[in-house]
Amino acid sequence: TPSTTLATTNPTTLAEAELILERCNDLAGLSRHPERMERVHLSPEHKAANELAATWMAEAGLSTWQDAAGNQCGRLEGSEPGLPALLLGSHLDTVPDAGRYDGMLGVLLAIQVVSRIRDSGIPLPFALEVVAFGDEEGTRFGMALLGSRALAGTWNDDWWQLTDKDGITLAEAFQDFGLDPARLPGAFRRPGSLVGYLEAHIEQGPFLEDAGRRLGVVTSIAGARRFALVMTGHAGHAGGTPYDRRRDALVGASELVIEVERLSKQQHVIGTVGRLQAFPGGVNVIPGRVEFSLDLRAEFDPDRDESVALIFAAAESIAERRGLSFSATEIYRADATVCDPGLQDAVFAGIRATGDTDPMRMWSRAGHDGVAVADLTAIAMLFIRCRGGVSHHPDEHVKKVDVAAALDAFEAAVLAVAAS
Ligand code: HGY
Ligand code: MN
Ligand code: MN
Ligand code: MN
Repeated sequence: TPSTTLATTNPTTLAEAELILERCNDLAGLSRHPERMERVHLSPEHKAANELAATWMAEAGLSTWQDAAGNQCGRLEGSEPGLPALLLGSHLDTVPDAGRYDGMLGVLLAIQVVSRIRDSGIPLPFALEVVAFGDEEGTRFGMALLGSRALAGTWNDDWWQLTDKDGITLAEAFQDFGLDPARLPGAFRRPGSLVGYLEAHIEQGPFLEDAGRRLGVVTSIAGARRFALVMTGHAGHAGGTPYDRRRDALVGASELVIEVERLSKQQHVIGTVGRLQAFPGGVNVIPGRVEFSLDLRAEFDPDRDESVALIFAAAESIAERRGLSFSATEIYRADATVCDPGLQDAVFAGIRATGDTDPMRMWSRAGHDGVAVADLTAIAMLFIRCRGGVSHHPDEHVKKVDVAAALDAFEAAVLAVAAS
């Protein structure tokens, strides 16, 4: 049974939490840029992170391999060899200028839970596997969940032609990484080979902290849709063109960005324009074209989809009024995913084991690999408070005692699955 003393006072658990935080720092050193954290899919940094994670997995008693999609994997047999596995994990890739816990903390908590269970000698009725997914964010190729969608077997061969900002295709990136695209199906897991998937992750929002809780049970994961938007007008001279003759694409796009915020608040959805570029980009040239992104998510897909329609209607109205044209291309879609009630109960029991008698349940505004893995097996998530809810930012921060509590809760959740 997991240690009953509160993680916050148990010196062993606190030492394990310290080790996990140190390892997060080690991984943070594997970045494309020395001064800001960025580790993208199939990059040299990704390879180094996989190798480091493999070392830690082996120390925890896991047999390790890198799958055909570039995910770093490990397995500890259960009470007898060859049993279906309970999969634990998260991702090692990051957004640009990232924090050091989004994804990484979940991978390291999973490894430490396996290490504890290996040391305890408790024979489980399933194997334990850990997966460190290579591309949850979609930073390099614009399509997220490439690692977990491969594991789930929901791969789309159109993705091989996706290109990064240097024009390298996903297929070429696979080859550069030492992977053979033709062998990708080797990463597809058979239905029945898993009994479920549990992911521990920072909340990436302020709600646990506002409620004074360390940990939370995730009920569902938001479904997100992402678009590449283009507003087209007519470039012109910034001095000589009177306002009544202008077709300024940037003013039109800016009006739409404000409208995205207004409509999102009104419709209780979450819309964000994260990237925008004006062309031709001269300081003395009226922008003739603006390319920008839209990320729209909600707890329930119908609310999200209704808001997409409202935003596009607003875009057409702005374009018409300003003599512009508007286009949208959907580049990513993942639908809202409900966490398995049975696995949620195991996470709930795990959190109770840390002394929180009434664990908080909440939906995840952030997307996660579980959205893809849910196509293959039951999923659930354990949320960990992060300071100020800050994430996707270098100021991302977790407390050691919260990591300690999460470790105890995660172990207790795994044991609760075994006992169920
Ligand atoms: O975008 C998200 O919600 C996740 O962090 N990839
Ligand atoms: Mn993220
Ligand atoms: Mn994440
Ligand atoms: Mn001139």
